[in-house]
Amino acid sequence: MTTNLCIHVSDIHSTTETFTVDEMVALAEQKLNSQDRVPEVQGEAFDLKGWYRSWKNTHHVEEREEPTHVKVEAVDEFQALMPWSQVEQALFLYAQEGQPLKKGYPIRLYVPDGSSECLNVKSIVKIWFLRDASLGEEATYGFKNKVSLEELKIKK
Ligand SMILES: Nc1nc2c(c(=O)[nH]1)N[C@H]1C(S)=C(S)[C@@H](COP(=O)(O)O)O[C@H]1N2
Ligand SMILES: [Mo]
Repeated sequence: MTTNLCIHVSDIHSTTETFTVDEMVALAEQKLNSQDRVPEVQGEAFDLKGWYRSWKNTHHVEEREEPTHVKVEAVDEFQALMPWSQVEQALFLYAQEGQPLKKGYPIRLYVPDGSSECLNVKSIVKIWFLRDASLGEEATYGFKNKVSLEELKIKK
């Protein structure tokens, strides 16, 4: 079964916009072979930061400050939050052997310079470009709304 999933992208300086995979790829100025950055993964990809800049340009956003973080969420509600400094080499894989991803559809993130392989989020449907330095310099990941026991204790 194939469902056509869309990807919601938001930035405080632009509107939230919905893209199909093809629309996202069309905005990417530079396509990469994922193997160039992730040797064990073969496929077609585009650079995260480059894509962000192209998207921002389509909205004539004058904001010169780059985001502080990027956050992604998958169909299974797995999320990852990464500081901008950790996504220098990050790419979105969107096709393998010319076909939509069999694993990770619609797009999959790879963070070769990230602190954990767990940041390689599959099946991304939401992306947020954030500006909040208080989110810190540590990447985090896990399932949405999964509150730890420690947090529960604090809230009580
Ligand atoms: N959507 C989604 N992506 C995910 C995960 C997940 O549970 N859901 N797990 C992460 C973790 S913890 C790891 S280690 C890798 C595993 O990638 P693999 O399935 O290619 O081995 O995927 C990451 N991406
Ligand atoms: Mo993991």
